[in-house]
Amino acid sequence: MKKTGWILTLFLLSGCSLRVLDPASPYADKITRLIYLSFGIMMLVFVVVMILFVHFLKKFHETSDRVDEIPVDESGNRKLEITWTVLPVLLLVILAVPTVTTTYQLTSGASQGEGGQDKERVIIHVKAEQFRWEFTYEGGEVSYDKLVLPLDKEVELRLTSEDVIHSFWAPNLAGKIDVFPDKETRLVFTANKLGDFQGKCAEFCGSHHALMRFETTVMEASAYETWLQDQ
Ligand SMILES: [Cu+2]
Repeated sequence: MKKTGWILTLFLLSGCSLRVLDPASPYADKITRLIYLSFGIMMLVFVVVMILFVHFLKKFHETSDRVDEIPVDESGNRKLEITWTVLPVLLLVILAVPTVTTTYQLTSGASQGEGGQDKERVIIHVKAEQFRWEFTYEGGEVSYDKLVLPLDKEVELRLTSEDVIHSFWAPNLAGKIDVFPDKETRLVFTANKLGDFQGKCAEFCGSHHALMRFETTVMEASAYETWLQDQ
C-alpha cells in the first residue's frame, strides 16, 4: 500500500509542467537562489539535528547494567542555553537579510519608469477573467492564454482582473503577483532565455481555476516584431 502511495505521488508530480527551479530571467534567478539558500539552511539544521539525535540515542539508551540508573537532574546550563538561542537567530539573520533585500530589489523595478517613461520597456496589459488570460500589446494586438515576449528586453506587465482575484505566475520568469479587479498591479522582468514556459493562475478563483493556464514564448526581438504584425 505504501509503495502504491509513492508511485501515485510520483505519477501526479510528473504531471506538473511548471518548472520552478529553471530560471529564464534575472528576476527568477534571484528567487531560485533564495530557494536554494533556504533549502541549504533547512538541510543543515536537519542533518545536525539527526546526528545529535542518533548520537544521544546511542549514548543514553537503556542497557542491562544501567536499568536502575537515575539520571542527574541538571538545570540551567548557561553555555547550552546561549548556543541554542544564538544559533537559530544567526540562521534567521542569514536567511532574512538576502530575502528582504531581494524582495525590495525585485519590487522596486515596478515603480521605476512609472507611467511608461522608460521607452525601452515593453508594456503589455494583462487582463485576467474566469477562466482565461488576455494579453494586449503596445500596438493593440491581442492574444489569449499565450504571452509572447522579446528576448533581453525589459517587460512591464500591467495586470487587472475582470471579476475575482487571480494570481499571475510564470515561475521561469518572475514571482507570483496578485491580479485585482479594481487595482492595477505591475511586474517588471527581462526574459533572457529563448523558449516556451508554462504559467498558471495561482489563486483559487472558481470551478475551472485548474484550467486557467497560459504559455509564455520568448523569441528574438525581430521574430517578436514579426509575430506582432501577424496578429
Ligand atoms: Cu484565476
